[in-house]
Amino acid sequence: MTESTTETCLFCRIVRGEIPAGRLRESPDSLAIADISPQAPHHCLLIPKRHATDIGEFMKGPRAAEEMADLLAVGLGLVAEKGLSERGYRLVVNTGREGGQTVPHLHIHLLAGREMGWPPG
Ligand code: D5M
Repeated sequence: MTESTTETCLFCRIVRGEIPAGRLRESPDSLAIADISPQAPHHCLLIPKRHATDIGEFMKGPRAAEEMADLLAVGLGLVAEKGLSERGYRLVVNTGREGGQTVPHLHIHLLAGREMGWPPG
């Protein structure tokens, strides 16, 4: 799915402001929100505004590299704002069923504020 937006997608609806969310940072291409079910003291979602089901679909877009760089820049802006780089943080992209993805709109988890285990569950 590579449409720029969808009527029913949860994250498209958050991007459009139809569903409330803790909006933390925004650019023309990207939105960062607080995760509704935080798995760490800091848990944000970096969401591209263009709808794509997962990273594979997203990267087929004509501006994908630019959009991905912007998404990461929004995330790094939060890292700087919250002072997370000294202790460290984790970026995660769950993809597909076995990858643990539950919302079919690409998003990057930004987790920080506690010791992380490896491998992830
Ligand atoms: O991650 C999907 C994530 O999306 C999961 O951590 C919960 C979060 N989520 C679900 N609904 C909302 C709303 N309404 N606001 C904020 N965060 C939300 P995945 O990698 O797909 O499992």
